Amino acid sequence: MSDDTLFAKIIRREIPAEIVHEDEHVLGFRDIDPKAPVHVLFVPKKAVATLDDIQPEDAELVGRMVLAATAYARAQEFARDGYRVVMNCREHGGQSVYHIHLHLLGGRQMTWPPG
Ligand code: D5M
Repeated sequence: MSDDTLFAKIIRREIPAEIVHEDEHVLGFRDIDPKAPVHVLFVPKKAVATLDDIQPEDAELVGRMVLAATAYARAQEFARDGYRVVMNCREHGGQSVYHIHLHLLGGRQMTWPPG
């Protein structure tokens, strides 16, 4: 499957990003339009468009995304008092890039409910 999303291009190093984590399956890089003092996106290297496209065989991959984000957060001072992870799904979820990604937000008090 061809994957021409922005995030596929970042994974292939075709466009620049400030990468903070990389392993065999997951890339983490700073959001270009941060909504908190720390705002990092964790994406699978495998192209999956939306949460609704995740298959049972992707369960380990999704776990790896969560573990990459929480390991990154726990290693840093900003997350000492907590942080938030968010995944947006399609139009009503506010998804704008159709390659699944986990937002890690921290460094300030979050509010609830989200907008
Ligand atoms: O989140 C998509 C996020 O992707 C949004 O917070 C902006 C971010 N974004 C868009 N382009 C880039 C580049 N080039 N680098 C880093 N971050 C980027 P969503 O949940 O789909 O709305």
